[in-house]
Amino acid sequence: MSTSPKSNASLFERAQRVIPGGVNSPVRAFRAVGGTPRFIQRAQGAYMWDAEGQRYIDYIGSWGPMILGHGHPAVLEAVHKAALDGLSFGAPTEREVELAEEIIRLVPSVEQVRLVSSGTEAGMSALRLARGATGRSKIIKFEGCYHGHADALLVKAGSGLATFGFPTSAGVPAEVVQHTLVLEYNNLAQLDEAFAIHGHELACVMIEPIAGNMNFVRASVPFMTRLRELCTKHGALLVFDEVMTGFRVALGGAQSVYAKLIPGFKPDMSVFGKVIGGGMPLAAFGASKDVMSQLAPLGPVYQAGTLSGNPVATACGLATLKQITQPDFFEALSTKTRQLVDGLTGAARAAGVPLVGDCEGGMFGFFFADALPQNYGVVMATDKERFNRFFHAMLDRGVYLAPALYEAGFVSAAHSDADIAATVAAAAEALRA
Ligand code: HOZ
Repeated sequence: MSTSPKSNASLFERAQRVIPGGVNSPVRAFRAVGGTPRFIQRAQGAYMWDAEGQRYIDYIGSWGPMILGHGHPAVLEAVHKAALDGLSFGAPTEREVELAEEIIRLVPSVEQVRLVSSGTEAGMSALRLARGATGRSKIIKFEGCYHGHADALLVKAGSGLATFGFPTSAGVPAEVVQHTLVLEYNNLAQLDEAFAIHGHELACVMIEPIAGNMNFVRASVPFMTRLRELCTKHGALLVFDEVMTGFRVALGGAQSVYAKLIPGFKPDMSVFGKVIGGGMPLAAFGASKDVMSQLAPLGPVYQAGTLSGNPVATACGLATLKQITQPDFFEALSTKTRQLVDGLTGAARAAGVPLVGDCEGGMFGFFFADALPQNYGVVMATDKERFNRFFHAMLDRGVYLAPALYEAGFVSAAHSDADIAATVAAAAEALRA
């Protein structure tokens, strides 16, 4: 690797002097897979270029938001125009109303929505609202699900916490998480038992319906069906964390996928991020009018933010949603993503390597295992060393996958058939090696 002042290595060294671990979000440090993080200089379409000028086919897409690929002209134009009108007002704008209307139009379970700046903020606010609206304190979350880094939710979480082997963060007092019950994902018996004991005290159950922070694990249909029944029966709110899956696995998010499989299904509250901001800091949480009216200034649950509904971020989000609502957008994206997953599993089969994969819309995952894991424990037991070797072999071949096996991958509309074919060819080579 070059040691010029602009090499990835020299930038990383410089970064580590002034930023803890050299990064502003832990998984980016490459600690799980080893090696030097790539410092990205620019991106366009399906590609990113690092400080050394190396090009990569990008399957992270900023961890989900870049569903159109990088630098989509219509999005850039909207951002540019909005920026010229003002970066932030701290006062309401028509654009945030438009974005709220669009979210509500696309997600039938949401009657009102509040815009915030990050997925963490949205998850944290949804939790407070669920507690305020029900007057209850206890919550259920699932092992391996990550709902941002609010204290009460940072228990046995996935993503960076799984990566570094500290599923529960230091600095979170036991008293703060005493009301957080953590159950195994897809475990019906545990769910029944927890509700039998605590049902009357539960404010909500928060779940990633397709968990993208322990790679890619779907909640089974019987599990989701039972979860819905139990929440309704006991008056607990079912909160879908769709920060990853919202506007990504389908236009209506994962809830629209489950609604096709479970008649009448809908969650009580939804949390969004990533795609709705199109690459700018924007997230949201929404529910029925009845629940949302508990929020200040209408109700007693406080929540606020200087940059909430930021005019440039909302312009970016709206321009992104405009593209993904074009006819056949998701059909084409799903086909491409399926092509990638089938290509990877096919290449592994040919190389005699056990590898399984799954996808929905533009989100995918793969495991070095014989069968798709159903919960965090099984994900943890998949072949991490093999994943790490594969990650580097792909990076060397110009394919940028998430630098930890606990993260989902993302395909964008900008990925061409040739990009997918090149990725599969690189994988075939890497797997043989
Ligand atoms: N929590 C994100 C992945 N699940 C990582 C965000 C980032 O590093 O940008």
